[in-house]
Amino acid sequence: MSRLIVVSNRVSVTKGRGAAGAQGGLAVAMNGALRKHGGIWFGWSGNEVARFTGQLTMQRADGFTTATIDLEPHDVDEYYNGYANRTLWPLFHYRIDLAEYETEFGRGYERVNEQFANSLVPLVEEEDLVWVQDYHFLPLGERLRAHGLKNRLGLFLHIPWPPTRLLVSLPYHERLVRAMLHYDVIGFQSTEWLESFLHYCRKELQADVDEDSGTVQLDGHVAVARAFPIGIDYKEFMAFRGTQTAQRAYERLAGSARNRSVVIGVDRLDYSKGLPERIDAMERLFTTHEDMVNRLLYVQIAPPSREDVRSYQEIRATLEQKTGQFNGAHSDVDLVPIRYVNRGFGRAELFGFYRAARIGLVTPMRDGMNLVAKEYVAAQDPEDPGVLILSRFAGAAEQMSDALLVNSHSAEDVARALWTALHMPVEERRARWEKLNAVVRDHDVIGWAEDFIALLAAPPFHHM
Ligand code: ADQ
Repeated sequence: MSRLIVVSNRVSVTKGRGAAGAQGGLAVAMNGALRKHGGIWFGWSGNEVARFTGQLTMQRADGFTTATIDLEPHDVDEYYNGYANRTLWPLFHYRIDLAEYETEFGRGYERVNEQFANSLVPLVEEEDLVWVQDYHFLPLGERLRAHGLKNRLGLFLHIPWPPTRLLVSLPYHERLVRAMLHYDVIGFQSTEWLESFLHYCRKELQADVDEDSGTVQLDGHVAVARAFPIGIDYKEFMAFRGTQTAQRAYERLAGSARNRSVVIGVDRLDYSKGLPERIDAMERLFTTHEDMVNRLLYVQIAPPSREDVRSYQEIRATLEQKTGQFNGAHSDVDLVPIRYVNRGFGRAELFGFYRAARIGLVTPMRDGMNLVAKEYVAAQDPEDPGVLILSRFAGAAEQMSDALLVNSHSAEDVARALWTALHMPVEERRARWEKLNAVVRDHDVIGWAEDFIALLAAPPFHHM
């Protein structure tokens, strides 16, 4: 079996299955795959140094090695806060109004990708499989090839791929995608993002594209693009069932809701998640059905993220203002309809909160996959499950058609779904949940990693 080299912006080692803490499913999947194959997890340490040296910090983990490098402050500004989070993230979530096209960001991004390639190349052995994660490293494959690496190189994109008409607003978009085609395997979360990618390659690069196999041929390279929908670590998550922490969290939320039905949202505080729009939907519901004020409690858990970026400071201020206004208008002395909690929780606690909620409200404006939708389903009581309301614009909607799928831009549509969910008979809730749960259970993150690695390790693709 070939060794595996994983590259991602950050490296996070777990202490074995079930101990992932707040690190999430991806860390668990990467740790699992690395333990099985042996190899190296390479990334940024998260630390800054005055002068970049490329010096590697190597640490032995359980069955594999981690290797990290430090970056200069201006690299972090331009590559991470800049190009990754102020250019690519908004653009790839269809927010060209928020995307910033600064030449220095692009230069910083290319420079850091080159630094990564430089530090990584000496570590790679002949038969190693190299698996790169996410939008921070779209050109890394090409950089590694420029250093003479002949290994199989794979890329998985965790976020959406934008439609061609939006992507062309990015200066040097062609250069970026041409560089990507140096990977052998390119994975997307859903067939929608995959189709947008293939469309771009055909229309803008005049590449030879075979839609059925996902093969893209350009300038003598052959890349294969496929959809690999990511999942949660189902076993790890289900191990929280019945734990004291989960039970206590369940009781805290269910008890404090008194007789109201809990609607839960759990998201990083990000403008792609549609949080202000959820308050608009609540407003719509409360206006059209006045009795709802006494029947619903909406709990939104939203820890701040990327606080160095202005658009994130703005979304936070907007949300705080809207929540305040809403609660001011609809509260009573003993009743506040929205609880907005600005911090993270442990995964066992989340399990308990999800289980206490009659409705899981997952309405991003755009999302690569969305794992909260899957966690909400997994945590339900099979006898008396809650209802998942899911945005049709999340990658997860392709697999989870038994949720109440909504247009997250329409307050009316989301309000209607809230009403329907609240009145849904238990038989229908069970029938929908069983199908959803089968998807979440049978397509977990361990299988996702295995599928990707299997294609990456497959014999080289033939030129068409
Ligand atoms: P994210 O945008 O971070 O991930 P998501 O898929 O929902 O979105 O994953 C969030 C994870 O963080 C979940 O496991 C969730 O439980 C956890 N989390 C969120 N809020 C939390 C809180 N308050 N406390 C504790 N934990 C919290 C990106 C893409 C997604 C894609 C994933 C994985 O944007 O579309 O699904 O990567 O590929």
